[in-house]
Amino acid sequence: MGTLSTFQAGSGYQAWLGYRQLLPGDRFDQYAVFNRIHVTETDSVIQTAVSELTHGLEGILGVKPEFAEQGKHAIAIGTFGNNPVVDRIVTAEKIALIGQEGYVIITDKKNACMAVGAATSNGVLYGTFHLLRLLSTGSDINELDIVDNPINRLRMINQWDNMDGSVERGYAGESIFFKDNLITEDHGRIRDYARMLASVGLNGIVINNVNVHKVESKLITEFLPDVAKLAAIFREYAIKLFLSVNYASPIEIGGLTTADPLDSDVRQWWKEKTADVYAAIPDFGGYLVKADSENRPGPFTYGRDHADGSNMLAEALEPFGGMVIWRCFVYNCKQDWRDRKTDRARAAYDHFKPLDGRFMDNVILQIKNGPLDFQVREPVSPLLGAMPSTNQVLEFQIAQEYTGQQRHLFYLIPQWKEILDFETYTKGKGSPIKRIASGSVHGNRLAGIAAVSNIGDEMNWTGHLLAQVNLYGYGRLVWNPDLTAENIAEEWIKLTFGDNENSINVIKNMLLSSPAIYECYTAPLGVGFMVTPHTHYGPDVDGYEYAKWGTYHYADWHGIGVDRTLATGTGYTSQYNSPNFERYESLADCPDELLLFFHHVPYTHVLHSGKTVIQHIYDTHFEGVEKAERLVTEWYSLAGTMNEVLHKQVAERMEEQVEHAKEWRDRINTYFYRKSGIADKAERLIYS
Ligand code: GCV
Repeated sequence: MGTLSTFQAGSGYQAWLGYRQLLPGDRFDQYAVFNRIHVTETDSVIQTAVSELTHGLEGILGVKPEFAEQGKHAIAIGTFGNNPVVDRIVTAEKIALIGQEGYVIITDKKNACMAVGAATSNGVLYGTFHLLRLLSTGSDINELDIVDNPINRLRMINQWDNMDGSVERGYAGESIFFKDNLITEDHGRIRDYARMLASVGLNGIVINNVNVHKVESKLITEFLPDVAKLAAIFREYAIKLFLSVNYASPIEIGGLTTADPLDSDVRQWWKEKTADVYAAIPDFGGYLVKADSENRPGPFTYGRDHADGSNMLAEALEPFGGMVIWRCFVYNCKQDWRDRKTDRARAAYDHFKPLDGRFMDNVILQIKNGPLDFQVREPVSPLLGAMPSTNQVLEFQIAQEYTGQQRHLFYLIPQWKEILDFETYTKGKGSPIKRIASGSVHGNRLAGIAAVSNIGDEMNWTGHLLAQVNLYGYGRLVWNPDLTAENIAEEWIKLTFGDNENSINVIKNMLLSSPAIYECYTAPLGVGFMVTPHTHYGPDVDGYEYAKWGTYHYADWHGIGVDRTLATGTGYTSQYNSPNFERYESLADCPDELLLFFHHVPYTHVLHSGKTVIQHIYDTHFEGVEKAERLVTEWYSLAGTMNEVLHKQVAERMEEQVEHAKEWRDRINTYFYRKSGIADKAERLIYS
């Protein structure tokens, strides 16, 4: 079981897989009936399921389960047609409902047994984790009759880990994969990460940063044998390994003079390297590519476009069933926007939409959820769903780059839910983002969701213990986007802290209120950024590293906001379908929370809320701090109900959050008071 046992309980290391022991009582008696495992298959993923079930049952019941020859008093796990007990319990109708990664969990009360059955070993593993989740949250298992399939085919994690051991936008220590320009030998920790990912149904991982430096370019050559060892660990947990590759590799490590995608030597080079990768890792997932963005090389250098670039790699991967995941985070970070018509938000759509239909079938475009960069508030990217003939994958960021860097509490699931439920109207009503991501709107062969991981080598994985919920929730939501933020929070709290009702309610309220609190004291009304250049932490109203041409929010003595309308601005609004276009274009109809993203308005503009923009800024910033202070009080009310060390760890972060919230409040309020010269109606102290 990896290194799990070597870490102290109570360090946060076990995350949601702590399997707390049940006290004798109702549920104990109910569960104890099933304390045996019936298994007939030996493949490695089934064996993983067996060892997870063994470990979980032992934790919960305090006794190691035995293996049973038959089903009586046992949990039978296996694939259809290969386990007689599973086959006896699961009917043909049920089997017909199960896809490649789905499963059934059925209690056969009469015979005191249970079946976790699936079409594939991977499905068996997911079903096993589901059952363990039920047991650890104290659910009634006497009459289980569960049929479950994932909604999204690709359920990916992207590490932004560099081989020097650093993690780009990492807020929880160093990489667990790399150290000193080598692949780490600590496979135990990596295995424990794999089990966390598999336990919430994730099935793909890119282990290195999309910004690929020279050393990481060699992951497909020199370091391949070590990469293969990592792939083997993830394979046991039904997770495919992918690599980010450097577009300029043929030059940087191949000795060629060009990386032109239409050059035959370049194409041949990629074919040969890719064949080597598959010789070492037969089930390798494919390549992730960031090209022609933020100083990364790409096909533009050769006068080619993104279809040319990605198709070249797709051709190399195609014989092996691999895919190219090509990022659409492409923009010119040096552009001069003083004409107020040039607009970075337009870039992804402008670059990619005209290429629809030109990508090979094993290319998937990976599109960030918003047009800018994982801001606290931005509209949904209009590129999502806008290319009916192209595979797309939606990209989220679990790492809290702009949402408090795991020092502030920010429960991300409500934000992601809003995005997934956003109606694009791309094929009329009924085309929400969740159906674009799952591929069902356009009938894509490849589709799904990816997200930037938030873990590092800190003992509790995520730095802020409560940030674990975002990793947990990401997996759960991607498996089923219809789960609610509330249910996910509740599940995670029970698994992590136990089932004390008061604790559940307090932590749940803290989580659910956290995004609005953070939004209150940071950049107002969807205008974005206002962060310290490069680190992106802490307030700096004019400071964004790519704002060297002047403030991107255009604040002056009169007003603030970016006019992105078609009528008078950058025209970005026209990238949306009706009626979203009209809604955003109209000053009267634009939702308050996105007002400054879409419109430039005077400080005296009155919002739907009835407040002026300037008063809204003052009020929300004072309110944000007060609410952050309340979070601390709520957390302190839980002292004594949980492990002291963990409680203290979180308390320290929450207190720091309040101090930083005050800094945000003062910097923002002062800035706008000085700019506008308009006093706060409530006459509160604004440092000027
Ligand atoms: C990995 C933003 C981040 C970068 C990140 C980039 C990306 O610009 O600040 O750190 O690079 O997005 O998503 O490629």
